[in-house]
Amino acid sequence: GGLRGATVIDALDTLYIMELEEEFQEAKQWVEKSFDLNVNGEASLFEVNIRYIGGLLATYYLTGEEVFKSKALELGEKLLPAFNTPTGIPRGVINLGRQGTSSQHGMSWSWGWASAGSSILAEFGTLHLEFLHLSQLSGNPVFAEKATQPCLSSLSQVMNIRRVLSRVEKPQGLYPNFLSPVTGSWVQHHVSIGGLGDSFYEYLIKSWLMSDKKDSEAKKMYDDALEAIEKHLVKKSAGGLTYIAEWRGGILDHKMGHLACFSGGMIALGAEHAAEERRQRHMELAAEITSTCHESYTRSDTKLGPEAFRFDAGSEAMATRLSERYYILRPEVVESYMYLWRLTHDPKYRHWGWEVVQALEKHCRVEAGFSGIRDVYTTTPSHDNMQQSFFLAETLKYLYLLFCEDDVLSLEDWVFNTEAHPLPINHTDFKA
Ligand code: DMJ
Repeated sequence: GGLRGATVIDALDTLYIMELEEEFQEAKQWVEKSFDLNVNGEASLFEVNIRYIGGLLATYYLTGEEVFKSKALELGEKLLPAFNTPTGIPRGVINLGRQGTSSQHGMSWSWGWASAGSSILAEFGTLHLEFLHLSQLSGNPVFAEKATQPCLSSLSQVMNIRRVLSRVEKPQGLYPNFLSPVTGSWVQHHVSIGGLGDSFYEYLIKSWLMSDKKDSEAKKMYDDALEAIEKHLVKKSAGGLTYIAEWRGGILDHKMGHLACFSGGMIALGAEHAAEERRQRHMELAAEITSTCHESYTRSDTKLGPEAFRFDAGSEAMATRLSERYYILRPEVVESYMYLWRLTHDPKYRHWGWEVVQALEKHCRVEAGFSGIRDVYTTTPSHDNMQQSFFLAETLKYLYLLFCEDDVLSLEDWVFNTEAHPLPINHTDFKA
C-alpha cells in the first residue's frame, strides 16, 4: 500500500553517475509524470527518507534540476506528522494519503512487530543527514529556532531526537534498539550494530563529516558509542577472526548479520579523522572486520555471503541456521571494500570486489536483471525473484566506485547516506 517507484528513484543517481543518459532521462520522466506522493497506505518513515528523499536530494545536487528538489521537499513535509508524539521521537509508519481524501491522512503508528509500540533506533536515528538538507533547501532561515513548534521544522525534529538520545541513560554506554516514543525510555535491552541499530551509528559520524567537522556533539556521541562497542561487543573468534557480537540484556549473541558488515567502512571513515592514538587502532579494527566479512563470502560455495553468520558451536563466519543462508543482493560488504580501498589503496579490496562481481554474474543474474538467492551454500541456487532497490542504489554504485578514480564522488566533498545517495559536505555555513 505504500509509495511506488522505489527502484526508479533509488537508481536515479547511480544512472547519472554511470552516465547512462537514456535510462536516466526515462527515470526522470517517470518522476515528473507518474510519481504519486499521496498514496493512501502504509509507508515506512525510514525507508521513505533513505530511499526516496535521499535519492531525490542526491540527484538534485548532482544535476541541479529543480524537479528532484521539489519532490524531496514535498515528501519531507508529508513525513512531519510522524513526529507528533509526546517525546518528538517519530513513529515508524505513516499514512501519506492526501488531506481530505483519506481519513488516515498524516496518521502514524508503530510497527506491529516492534516491542510494545516502540520506535527503532536505526529508523528514527537515520534521518539527520537528509533532514538537515531539507531544512537548508527549504530556504527558511527560522527552521533552527522553531523548536517549540515541532511540526514546522525538519531540523528541529532531528535535533530533538539527538537531545532525547543524549539524555537517556545508556546501559554500559550502549544504545538499545527499541525506544518508547511516549516515555522516551528504552523498551528492551537488545543492542546491535547490525539490523535495528546500524545506521544510527553511521549517521553520527557522517553528520559530523557533513558539517565539515563542526558538529562536535555528533562526533562525541559517535566516539563514545564506538568506545562502548569496542569494550563490550568486539570479540575475536578461536580462529582469529574479529567480529562484533550482539548484546541481549548483558548476554552476548556471537552472531554478525550481513547488515553489520557496513561497520568496517564506517570505522575506517571515522578513523581517518580520529586523534592519533585511536587512528591506527580503529583502522586495524576496520580492516579486521572487513576481512571477517570477506571470510563469510569465501567460505560459501557461491562466494556470496549469508544473511547472518555465527561464531559458536565450532562455527566461524558461516550461517548455522537454514533461515540465515540467503543473500538478497545486499551492499554492506562491498560498501566496506569501497571505503577501505579509498582510504588505504590496498589492492586486495579491489580483488575482493571483483570476486563479488563474478559471483553476482554467475549466481544472481537472471533474464530480467538480478535476483537474490535462497542459499549461498549451494551452487545450484534457487532465486527469490526479487531485485531489491538497494541493489541499484548501493551494491552496484559501491562496486562502480571501487574501480573509479578517487575523485569520482570524492570522500572530501560528499557523504553517502545509508542508501549510498551522495550528499554534499557543507564546506561553508553549518548551523545546528
Ligand atoms: C539498505 O536499505 C540500507 O543500507 C539500510 O541502512 C540497511 N539495509 C539496506 C541494504 O541492505
